[in-house]
Amino acid sequence: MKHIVYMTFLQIATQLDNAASNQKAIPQLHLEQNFSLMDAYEIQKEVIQHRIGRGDRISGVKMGFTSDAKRIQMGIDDLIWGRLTDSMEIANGGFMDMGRFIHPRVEPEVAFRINQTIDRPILLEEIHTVTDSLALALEIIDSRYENFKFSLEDVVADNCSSSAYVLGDWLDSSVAFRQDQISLEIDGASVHEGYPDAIMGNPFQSLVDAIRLSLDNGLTLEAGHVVLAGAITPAVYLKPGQQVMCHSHSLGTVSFHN
Ligand code: OOG
Ligand code: MG
Repeated sequence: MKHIVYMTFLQIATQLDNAASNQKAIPQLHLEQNFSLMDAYEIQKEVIQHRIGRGDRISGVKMGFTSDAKRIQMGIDDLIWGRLTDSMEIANGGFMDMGRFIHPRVEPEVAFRINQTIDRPILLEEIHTVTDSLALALEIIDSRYENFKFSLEDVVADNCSSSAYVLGDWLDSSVAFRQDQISLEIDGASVHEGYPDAIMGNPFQSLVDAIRLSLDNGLTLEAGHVVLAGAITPAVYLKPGQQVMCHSHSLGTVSFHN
């Protein structure tokens, strides 16, 4: 019989942080380590503590598996959320250093900017009181697990694969954008197309849930924080030397090169 060494949450978090820092994937943890979904969020908090210890600040939260496209691609049906930190941001049009990642993938998203400290759940009907800006965004996800293979608990512990994000220009959140096609282009060729409403039928619903879930877990969203609503289309693996662009008529352009 194989001898299993059980790790503490801190040891698991350290393994995940090392995998990210050394750009070296690790096998799925949840096959052997038994931790619950609630435990996974505790591990995620520890993972972020490592980044905060190196000087990072929380810059917001990201939602995951909010569209059918993503749920089907990854085979997981549950909503997940993770923490963003400021060092994950890449300037619009900027350079993404592939050497800092394991096997990065890119996906198109919508980002919301929070305009005040939020200390209670917010209804969809009143969501415009807590956000006044939104932007087209690209998220770069980089699972610390080999081959991007994970269970729900694994991916939550791994801070939902977050690794980097690029924000387009902030626009007034009253802009009509939800039924406007967005396209993800690599080197000038469209690889995926979709609509913002693919996110929960209304991307603002993802923001409502982000607020509720982060409050439940003791994270207070504040003015200036960013919420990534989740990918509209499946994610695409990146290769060095690419120009990656996402465009919508109403939201404009967001891009990076690597
Ligand atoms: C998990 C992260 C999911 C999204 O937008 O749905 C996510 C993954 O796919 O590795 O960021
Ligand atoms: Mg995402």
